[in-house]
Amino acid sequence: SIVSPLLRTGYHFQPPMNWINDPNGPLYYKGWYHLFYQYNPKGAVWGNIVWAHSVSRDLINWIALEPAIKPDIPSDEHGCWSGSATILPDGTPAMLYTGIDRPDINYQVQNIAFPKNASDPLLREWVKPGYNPVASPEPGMNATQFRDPTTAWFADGHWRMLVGGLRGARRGLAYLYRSRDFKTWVRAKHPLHSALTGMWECPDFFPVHAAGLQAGLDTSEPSTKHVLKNSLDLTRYDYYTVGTYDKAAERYVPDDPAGDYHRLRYDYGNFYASKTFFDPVKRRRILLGWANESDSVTHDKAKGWAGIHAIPRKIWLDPSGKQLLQWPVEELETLRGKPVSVSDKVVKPGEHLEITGLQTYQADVEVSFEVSGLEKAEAFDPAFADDAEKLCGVKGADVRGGVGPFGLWVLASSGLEEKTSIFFRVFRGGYAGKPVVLMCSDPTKSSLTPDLYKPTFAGFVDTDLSSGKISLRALIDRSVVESFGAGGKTCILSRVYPSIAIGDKAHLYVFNNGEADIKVSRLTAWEMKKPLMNGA
Ligand code: DQQ
Repeated sequence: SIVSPLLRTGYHFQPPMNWINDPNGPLYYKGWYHLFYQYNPKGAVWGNIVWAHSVSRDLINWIALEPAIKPDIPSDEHGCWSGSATILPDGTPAMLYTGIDRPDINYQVQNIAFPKNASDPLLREWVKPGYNPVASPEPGMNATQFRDPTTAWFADGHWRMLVGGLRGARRGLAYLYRSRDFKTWVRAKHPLHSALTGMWECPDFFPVHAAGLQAGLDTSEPSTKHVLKNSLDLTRYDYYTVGTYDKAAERYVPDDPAGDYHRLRYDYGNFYASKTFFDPVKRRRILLGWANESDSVTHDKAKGWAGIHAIPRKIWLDPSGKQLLQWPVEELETLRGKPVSVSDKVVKPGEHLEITGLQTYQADVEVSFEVSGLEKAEAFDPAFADDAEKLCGVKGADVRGGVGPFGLWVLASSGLEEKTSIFFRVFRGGYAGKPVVLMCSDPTKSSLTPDLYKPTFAGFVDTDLSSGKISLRALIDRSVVESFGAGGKTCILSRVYPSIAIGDKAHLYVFNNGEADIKVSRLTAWEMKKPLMNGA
C-alpha cells in the first residue's frame, strides 16, 4: 500500500475500517457508555450513512455492535444523519435524528427512535414509531438546511429541542421546538438564537456551573449560565458562546454581544460536528468530536478507512466565566505506561533537547515551561488581533522569535527532515498592555510525502503569564497530535502523515527558537498502551 499501516491511530476512537464522521447520541445507560456515529458501511468516503454503534465501560476501551439506526422507514430511507439522545424521566433514552426522505434533493426531516428492549443495557435494537417524522420543514424554511436535533431539555411543562438551520443566504439559526409528550413537536415562532454566519450544523446547548466548578449539569438542570455551540459548514470549525438562557422569552443571549462573531472555538484545529453529553456517573459534561483525515482521498481509499474521534474531553466553565476549559477524561490515564521525566532543564536560544527512554509515536506528554522574562518578546502587530492562524502562518516554528517559539517537536525524524511543531510564542503590547500568547500547530514539515494538506492551526491563549509559567499536554498517536495549552484553555488537534517518523523512528524534542532562555520545569512522557478498539 502507498500508506504505512503504522499511521493508523492506536488509542483514538475508530472502527476497523471505512468512513466515519460526526459522533451521535452519546449517552450513559445501565453501566455502559454508548457512542453512535455517522458511518459508511461500504467504503472510506462519505455516503450510505447509518448510525454505527459502540459501547464502553470507560470511554477509552470500545466494543463494536451492529449499526443501531439504519434507513428503513420512508422518512429516513435516504440517510440517517446526525442527532442526539435524551434520557426521559423513566430512564429510557429517546433518539432524535435527521432523516433524508427524498432521493433527489437533501430534503431533511427530524425523526425519533426508541430502544426496542429497555432492559438490554447494550441497547442493541432501536424502533421507530409510526408517527415519524416529528418535525418537517414548513413553507418558507430551507428544507435542505434543516438538521441535527439536540438533546432535549425539560422546563415548565415542556420539552424543548433545537434543530440547526439556514435562513436566506447567511443567517444560521437554531430552531426551537416544544413538546408536552415528546411526540408532538411544535416550532416556536422565533429561533432560540441566530447570527449571520452561514448554516448552523450540529447545534449543542447546555447549562454550566457559573463558578468554574468542574462538575457538569444535566441538560434539564437550571443554571445561570449556558453554552451554545454550532458547527459552521463554511469554515468547518465548532464555535461557541457563553451566555444566558432566558426561559420566559425562549431566547439565548451571549454574554459578549460580539460573541457570535468573536469566534471562540472548542478546538483551533481539525475538530468538527462535536457533541456533549452529561455523564451521571462522574457528574461531568463530556465533549466528543470528529477529526477528518487531511490525507488525500486516494490515500483514504488505499488505507480503507477515514476519520477518527478526538479523545473524550471533560469540559467546564473557566473561573473567568469567559470561556470553557477542556481536559482529556481521566480514564485515558489508564493507558499510560512507565513515565519518563525531565526536570529543571534550561533550553537555550536555538537549542533543542531530545526526550529519550520511551517510544513516542503513541504517547502522552505533559510539560510545564517557565519563561525567564518578557523583555525579549516581539511586539504584537494588532493587524493579527483576530487572526491567530494567519499570524502563525507568517511566524511558524522555524521563524526565529523573542520569547518563543518554544514547545515540542513531535513525530520527528532523527535528522529533523520531518517534524510537527506544537508551540507557544509570546508578544508584548496586547490589549491593555497584556502579553499576547499564541499557540500553534505547525505541520508544514510534518511529512516528505507530496500533495498532503498541511494546514497551520493556531489560537490565542487567554492566560496570565505574570508567573512566567505555561503548560502544554500533547496526545501523540501515529497520525494525530491533540494538544491542550495552559490546562485546556486552547486546544488544537492536527492530523499528520509522516513518511520517516513512523513507529520507532519517531522522536520527541523540546525546542526553543527564541532569543530568551526557556526552562522545562517538568516534563513527563508516557508510552500509551492500545485499548480495545472495536475489535481492530
Ligand atoms: N454531518 C451529518 C449532518 C451534519 C454533518 C451528515 C456535519 O447531519 O450536518 O453526515 O458534519
